[in-house]
Amino acid sequence: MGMCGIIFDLDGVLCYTDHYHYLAWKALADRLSLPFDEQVNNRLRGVSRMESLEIILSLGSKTYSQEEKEQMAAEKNRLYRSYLERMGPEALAPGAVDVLRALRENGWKTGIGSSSKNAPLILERTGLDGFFDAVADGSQITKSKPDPEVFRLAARKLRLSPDECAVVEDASAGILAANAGGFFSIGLGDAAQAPGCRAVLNALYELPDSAGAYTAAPQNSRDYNKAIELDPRFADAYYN
Ligand code: B16
Ligand code: MG
Repeated sequence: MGMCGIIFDLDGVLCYTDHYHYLAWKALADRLSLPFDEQVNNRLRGVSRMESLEIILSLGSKTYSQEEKEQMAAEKNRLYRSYLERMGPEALAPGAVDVLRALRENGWKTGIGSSSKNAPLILERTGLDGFFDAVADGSQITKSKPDPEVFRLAARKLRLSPDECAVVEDASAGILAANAGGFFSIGLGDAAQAPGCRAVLNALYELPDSAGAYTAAPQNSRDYNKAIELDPRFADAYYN
């Protein structure tokens, strides 16, 4: 079978919760007198909660016990969830609902592959929860991106193999995970710079028009790789 599934990352692709992550981590970092800013926050994209905490604690020189770290992560998550509770569909990426509707009408199966343990709450608050054939999230996996576990789980739930699915990601760790799992990786924003990113989108709403080109994408072909070298925006340059 050709490509017929699209697995979406959640934060940074379908919706924007990164500012809430920022505010919640910032409150913790301020309490610990750590120099946390938007640039450090960018390094947390797609990274799990505990790994994010390690990155933030590495801004200082103090060491903490596992128990203290778990308390800090819980404190951040409580504040983060209080923002999520007040969030609504305005947090969605422009056109997110139309994109999902259009893909599904064209026969694509849709899934979520998110590192977030809060994915169910985010889907509920944004009104996206009816748009997916499968949801795989941070509470169902043991290894986070760049390990492909979450995307493999999403594909399994879709009853598709990785080479039948594309993955849309905004984080380098997510593109690496998609490639490692044998998926066709599509990068949004900075993720387009990740090594091996197979196709680039400037904005999510471009996806339904580009999706047809991905189905024709030869997997692992040399011609195809050459096209990427020539122009990373291969989908337009190579197939039209
Ligand atoms: P939580 P994604 C990721 O979601 C976020 O990008 C990342 O910043 C966050 O640390 C991670 O989820 C874990 O989130 O604390 O809610 O479990 O981009 O993979 O959808
Ligand atoms: Mg993301």
